[in-house]
Amino acid sequence: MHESLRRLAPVLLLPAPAAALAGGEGIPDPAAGWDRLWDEMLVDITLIGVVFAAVTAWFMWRFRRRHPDEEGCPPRLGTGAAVGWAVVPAFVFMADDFFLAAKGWELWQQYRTVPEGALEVRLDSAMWSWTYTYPNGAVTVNELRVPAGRPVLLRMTSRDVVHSHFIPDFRVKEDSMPGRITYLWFYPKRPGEHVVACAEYCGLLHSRMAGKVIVMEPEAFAAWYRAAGRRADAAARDEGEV
Ligand SMILES: [Cu+2]
Repeated sequence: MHESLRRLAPVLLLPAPAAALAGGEGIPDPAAGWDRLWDEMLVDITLIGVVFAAVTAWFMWRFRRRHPDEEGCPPRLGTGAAVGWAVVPAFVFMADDFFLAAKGWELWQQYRTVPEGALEVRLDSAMWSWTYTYPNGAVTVNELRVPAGRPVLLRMTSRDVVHSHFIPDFRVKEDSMPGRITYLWFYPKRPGEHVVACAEYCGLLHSRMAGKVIVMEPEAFAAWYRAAGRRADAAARDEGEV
């Protein structure tokens, strides 16, 4: 399907291409869904805006004053026409609202449903750092390393105040709070680097609370993961001996 048609597909109610709905192995990709819904909303409000502006402009021209001393004489509408002019535009707005709300609800379910086999990483936020702890005990600070092609689940809490772990490229953001455990998941598909920011004002150096997600080739990640796990074991042993 041509790119412009693909972007309009949701508006035209064409079935979305499978690749846009799901990632590899049928895993949904909320980031793609987020972009699609955003595009759809922009197109919808633009179309509605243009249609309503055109009707308004036509009325202004059609019922313009023709002489400087002309007095207004509004046309009398029948009951049916009066009700129609109120109900039809309201129906158009509400139908689109409900449609977008239903799409949003569907997308929200994807955001809240973690796919099987996700790499689970614990995240502790604090003023002003992100600490990631992997299942094998490896720990990183302000740097989340993940393999490409596998969903990642972050279970998070905070050591002090409320922070919000925001990865704009993956369209995910979740508050981390003391005394509570929250989560988010995302689906990195290709190797690369992505910015992490704190999206909740958390004190003087809030703006410096930045980190990054490093998406690695699966083999490179596996090697790093084993080495980091060994370092964590060694550090734990050293601590035990002290
Ligand atoms: Cu913060």
